[in-house]
Amino acid sequence: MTTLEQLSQAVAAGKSKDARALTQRALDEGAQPGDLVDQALVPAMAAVGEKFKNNEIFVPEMLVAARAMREAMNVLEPRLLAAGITPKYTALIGTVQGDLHDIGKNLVAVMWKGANFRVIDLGTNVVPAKFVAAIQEFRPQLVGLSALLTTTMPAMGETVRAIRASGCPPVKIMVGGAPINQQFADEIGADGYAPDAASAAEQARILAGVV
Ligand code: B1M
Repeated sequence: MTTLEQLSQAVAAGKSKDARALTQRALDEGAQPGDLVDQALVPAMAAVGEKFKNNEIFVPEMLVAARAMREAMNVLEPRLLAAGITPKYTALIGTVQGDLHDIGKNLVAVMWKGANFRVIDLGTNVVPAKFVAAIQEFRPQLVGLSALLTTTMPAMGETVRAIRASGCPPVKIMVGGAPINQQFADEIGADGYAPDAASAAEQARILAGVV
């Protein structure tokens, strides 16, 4: 098995130490940083997302895989920057005002990084004005809003309206979270909805025009 294949397996299995060591070994063997992302890390997270979607693995396994991916990225990021291989697309993400749940949002953020987006995470309980200010500052192609409470769903609608009314540069808005569905996304004028982190990565690439 090649080092890249071993790395992919280590990330998918959530083996952080192995992921870090194998990333370093692949670089030492002369692998290009961009190839590590495209041929090992992105496929690993895509496989993890697919298994999660099919109920073959659950949140704990997804979180350890996410941590292993982060370990690998910590080794790679300086090399990617040095090589000038920076993500072409930027995405903002946050949990809407009044909502402190962040586990799902964090998984989506990792999957977006795995899909080679630069991700700016605004955290939880993010007021609409903070989303608007961040769009003006970072000029993302995509904004993600997460909500886990039925009581914070209205804040999601308010955030979409605030972004549309702000005159910020055009941006695609994706929404998600346990109480959200496609009908609600349509009602509040979002551009996309994803039921889980794996679909959120697919949707992000479509909305940003990567595929
Ligand atoms: Co809270 N909580 N919680 N909670 N909590 C729920 C959501 C709840 C369903 C539990 C229940 O009653 N059965 C319920 C909501 C009921 C409702 O609104 N209908 C609830 C409640 C009521 C509350 C409090 C009000 C409780 C209280 O204080 N009385 C309170 C609210 C605090 C607040 O936010 N203001 C509260 C607090 C908390 C904790 C802080 C203790 C903790 C959060 C810790 C944290 O996030 N750091 C917590 C937790 C852990 C849960 C449960 C148990 C688990 C949520 C979770 O992380 N799921 C939850 C019950 C449950 O879901 N079984 C519950 C795992 C996660 C991976 O899934 O977040 O759905 P999820 O994300 C998925 C998808 O939704 C999607 O992808 C993710 C991965 O596949 N997705 C997106 C998410 N965001 C997306 C964005 C996208 C696309 C996809 O595009 C941008």
